[in-house]
Amino acid sequence: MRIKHLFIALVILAASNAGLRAAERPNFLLIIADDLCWRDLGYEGNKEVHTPNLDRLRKESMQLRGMFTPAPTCSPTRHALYTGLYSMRSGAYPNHTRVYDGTKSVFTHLKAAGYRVALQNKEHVGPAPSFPYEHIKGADDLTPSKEFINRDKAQPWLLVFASNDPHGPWTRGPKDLYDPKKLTVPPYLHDNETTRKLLADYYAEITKLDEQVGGLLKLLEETKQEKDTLVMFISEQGSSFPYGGKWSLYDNGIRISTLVRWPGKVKPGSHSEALMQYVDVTPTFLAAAGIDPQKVDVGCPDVNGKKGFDGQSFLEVLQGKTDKLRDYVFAQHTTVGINGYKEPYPIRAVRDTRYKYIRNLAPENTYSIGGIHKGQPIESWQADATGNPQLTARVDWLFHRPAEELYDLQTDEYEFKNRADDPKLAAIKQRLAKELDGWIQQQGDRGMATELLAPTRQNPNRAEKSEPKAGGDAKKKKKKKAL
Ligand SMILES: [Ca+2]
Repeated sequence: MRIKHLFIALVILAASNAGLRAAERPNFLLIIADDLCWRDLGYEGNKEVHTPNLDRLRKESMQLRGMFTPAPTCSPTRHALYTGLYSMRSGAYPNHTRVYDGTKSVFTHLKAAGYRVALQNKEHVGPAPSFPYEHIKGADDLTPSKEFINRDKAQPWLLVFASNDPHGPWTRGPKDLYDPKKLTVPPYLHDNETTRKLLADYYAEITKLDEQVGGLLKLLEETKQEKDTLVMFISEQGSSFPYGGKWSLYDNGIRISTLVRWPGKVKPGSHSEALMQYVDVTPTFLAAAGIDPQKVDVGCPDVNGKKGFDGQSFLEVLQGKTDKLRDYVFAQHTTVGINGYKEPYPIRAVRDTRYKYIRNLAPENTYSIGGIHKGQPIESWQADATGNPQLTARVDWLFHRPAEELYDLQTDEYEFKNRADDPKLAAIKQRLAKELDGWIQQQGDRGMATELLAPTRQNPNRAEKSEPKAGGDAKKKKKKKAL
């Protein structure tokens, strides 16, 4: 009994430290897709992909239309999301990476505040001491997830549900829903039979993800925790089609479809245009739990010795008090260490509400990796490009880009027209370049030197913290891990 009383006293102490009583602190359910381009959802305007559960969640949520990831591959994306730190500062910038020892994560912070914390399915983060979650294996069986959220009604929880869908190879989901011949091919993809077949397979996996979301929402209903739970859905980062966004800093890659449902706190059916990033999610969760994110030691100093988050809370955006958070969002891409890469091709970018400035640090090199530059559909595009100068140029852009790119997203949402040399936009380019330089300095980013150190930031055993895809055979699992 004494131990029980001591435990209760500690919980009360933790809750009062947090500024909110235990009963007032929300649970968090963070649902993460895998390689899903933000456009490829019913509620985002895609009329052909079936996402009934996500469409319903959108009606019950605030849609955050200005969310961006600071990295377009799985592992650095997740580290930024969980730590509130940008990739260079935390050391987690290539794929299959890890943060510097001592870095803390949302799991560390919420656990210290009395939460129980779990991550289901795809991990892809390290080292383990920085991410002290219970790991629930697999994404298709929600029995252990139900046990976790139902374990102790008096203790708030964080569950990160990290799906493997729709990460390639696209083997899962109801393929009979999609007839390749009848699909509308988005303007940034080349329309041919191979693209259509793959698009149908990809859409089927998006529907598989949607079924998982439906199951999770039903769990909250069944356990009567809907009202006490902040649900956040994110599309993770772009798809693995050429120009689907992954491995690039175009909006298909870094812009994120984001929903937040929090009954009684967030207005259903609302939206915000505020610019924000994955690094802002952890500070927001802490603020929602009554913890001041500005007083948190993140365990990893920046070049100026600052130990606070790179991110900031957008709780007031969720509450409808403001529609503004940041003036700029930033992103980096590291090629070294990606499966099948040939030459370093580091990329940096900054974006405001209208314009994006991209720097390719080694434009003299050829950008070539396994994912978008080999196999299908790119080989079918290359075959079709013979005698087609427009398609030839489009394919070549995947491999060779100039040192600078500048896009006006308002008139050119697919980033087809590089205006870096347009004198009318010279002042805008200069302003964005200055902001990018500031971010690079704050992050201790040394460009090519940092790119070449990428192998020192990768997990020696890459498979260690990643999850094999459910339902795939051995060959497919091997292919998936390689991506
Ligand atoms: Ca991914």
